[in-house]
Amino acid sequence: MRKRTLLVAVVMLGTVSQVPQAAGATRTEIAGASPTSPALLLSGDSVAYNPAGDPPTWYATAEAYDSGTAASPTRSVFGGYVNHYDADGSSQNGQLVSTDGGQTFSTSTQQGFEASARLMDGRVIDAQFLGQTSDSLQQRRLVMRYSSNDGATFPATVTAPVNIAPQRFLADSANFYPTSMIQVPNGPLLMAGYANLQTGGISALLMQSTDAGQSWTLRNTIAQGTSARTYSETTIALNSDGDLLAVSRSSTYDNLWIQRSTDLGENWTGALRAIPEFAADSAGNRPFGRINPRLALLPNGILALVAGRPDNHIALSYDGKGTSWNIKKMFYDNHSKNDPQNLNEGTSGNADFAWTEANRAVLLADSCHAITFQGAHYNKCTWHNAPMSGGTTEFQIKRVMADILTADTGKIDLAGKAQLSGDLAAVAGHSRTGLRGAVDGSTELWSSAIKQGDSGTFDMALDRQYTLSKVGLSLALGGTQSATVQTKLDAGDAWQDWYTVNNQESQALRYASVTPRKAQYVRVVTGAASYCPPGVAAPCSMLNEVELFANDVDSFENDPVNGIPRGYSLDYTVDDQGKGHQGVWVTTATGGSGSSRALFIRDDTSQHRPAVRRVDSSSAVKTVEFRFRPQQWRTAGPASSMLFDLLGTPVNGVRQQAYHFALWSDGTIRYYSNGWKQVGTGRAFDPSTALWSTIKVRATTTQATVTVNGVTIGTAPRTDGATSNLTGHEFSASSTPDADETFIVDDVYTSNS
Ligand SMILES: [Ca+2]
Ligand SMILES: [Ca+2]
Ligand SMILES: [Ca+2]
Repeated sequence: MRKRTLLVAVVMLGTVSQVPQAAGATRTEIAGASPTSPALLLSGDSVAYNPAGDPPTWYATAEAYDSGTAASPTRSVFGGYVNHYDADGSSQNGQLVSTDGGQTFSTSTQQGFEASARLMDGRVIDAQFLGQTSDSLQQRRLVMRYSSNDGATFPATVTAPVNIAPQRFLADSANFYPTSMIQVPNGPLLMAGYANLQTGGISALLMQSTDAGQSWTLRNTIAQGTSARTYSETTIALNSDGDLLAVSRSSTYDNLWIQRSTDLGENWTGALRAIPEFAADSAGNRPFGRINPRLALLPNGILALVAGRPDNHIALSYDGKGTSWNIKKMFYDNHSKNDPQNLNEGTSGNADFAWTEANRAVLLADSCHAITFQGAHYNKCTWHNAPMSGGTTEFQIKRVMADILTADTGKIDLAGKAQLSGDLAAVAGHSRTGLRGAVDGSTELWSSAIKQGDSGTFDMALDRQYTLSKVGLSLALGGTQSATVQTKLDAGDAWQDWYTVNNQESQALRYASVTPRKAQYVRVVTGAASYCPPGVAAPCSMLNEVELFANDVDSFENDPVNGIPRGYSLDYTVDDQGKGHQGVWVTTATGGSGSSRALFIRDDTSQHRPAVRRVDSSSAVKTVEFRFRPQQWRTAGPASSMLFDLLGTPVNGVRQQAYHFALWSDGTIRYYSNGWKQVGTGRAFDPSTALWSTIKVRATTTQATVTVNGVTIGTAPRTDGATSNLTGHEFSASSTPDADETFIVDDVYTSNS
């Protein structure tokens, strides 16, 4: 009965979020996520791989490694899947590779891999499950593969002894299952895995290597099995404080189990414990997956955990510590609609993920588990003919993009907007090192700017003046390092200290909100690191990654791709045919804006006018400046234009258009005051769809002055005839009944002066 009740609830929820039928066009306003809090936003799922002939394809893996050069950085995602039926032998994993940040995947002739790490020498190591042999009840030999091209191929192998003494395998036939590996900078190579032991049965083990994986000994037992509960698949990661976390699957499916260590696993802090946020609710529903946990610390310092069964979930610890989990969401479901909590239907829940940018990750999951039951093969999506919630009964690998965002918008795309100089440089043999390694969005060790033989300086000349309000620094990895951030407004000014951090330990970016200061030039004075990576002459200094945030320019760089920019709200129309229209979103197709995100406004329907707005503080003076590129003007019907408003003080709760402007397809700027009238005379901007223009409006309560590309065009009176304060701005397409126009907006500057 409980399950039946749940089903009804699910169906009702679906109905509410769907569109009303034949009820006439309705418009609602949808707010983006808060700009001042961290956020997790998920895309819909799409197919990463759908093999012809529907062979078994399940157990998604995802690893990613930086590649390319500092000047032209890339990061390949190596997806993988198992292509035999579970519990019926084994096979080499198939591989899927993405070179576009997880958007799309193609098959490769290489094999998928799961437990891998970037070594201190820059190679990538992968621990193989297949091919292992037994030396004794305490030692297995596992094949370690080595890649010198960032995980693309692994031509070199070593057969490495893996010795679990004082533990003992249950039998010579007991395997060691490697599930997770990390290289601790200035520390051991660590590998988590599990095995069936003489004591306690299946248990999770932490192995260590000090010779780059050529031999392994037991560092500590992570979770010793008991007659009540055993522990298998285990993930390890360093958290934002450098503590080692280990999360394990248990045989009882009751929760995921976590261990924490402040000495890289030699000792555990307290007992093995269940994760409170993931406990089943009072109705017995499992709010988070129970198998195959995966951990990773993103460059922006947020710790993510993925696990599954039933379905596939992601949780985030915003402070990167993993002591509390702030948010958890299901990212892909394909369960029996008749029995949503049934673990034996649909997706296997073996999911994985890899970060693709400092604030983004790709998540992979399988659609259907391929299993062996009483000697026969089954697809868990079809074996009971249950309707599946995810709408497919084929074996597929699905992908979802996750925007994993720190607090605050206003992130500056330093890779696109800063000219770099200074004496931090490249290290021979590591192609991602160099000045640009500090702004590549990656916190991999060898994706850094490095000074050998001294402390250093790293200078950024920004594209404009910003009111800087926040800085993120990742300094030396594997040690401590101090740094001072200095700024100046004009090139000829003297540097002034803005922010200093002493002896910072870095695992990822650490952010500080600093007293806002207007600047165009920023210098990071990097101190001597307490540890220099192999091949780097001591004393050394490192800028692994730097981020800057402004509180007066929003370039949409810390916003969800294809989502609503944070701090804005937009109009959403459901048309007479029941179809929803949004028409405004954050895009990575920035049309040459010089940064990685911009605001996209596309009108492709006669039943909606895309509009997006932001409400700011009330002020008698407001300046709004933005960069604008028409991507497509409407060529037939009424003239095409992008509309731009300054909002007045609401009257009886109704938003007021204090100033109503149009950027016309003929290159004029017009204002509305009892009809459209031109600002100034002649063409204000070049309307070519290949060009960007910078539009600036400075308004008082009674008059606005319009400037284009630094040239004042003219003034406009208020549209509403009122004299109230100004409260925000809005961008929109020109018309509800007309369509066929597309605009890109970026770098929105606002000020109350
Ligand atoms: Ca970097
Ligand atoms: Ca941008
Ligand atoms: Ca329209």
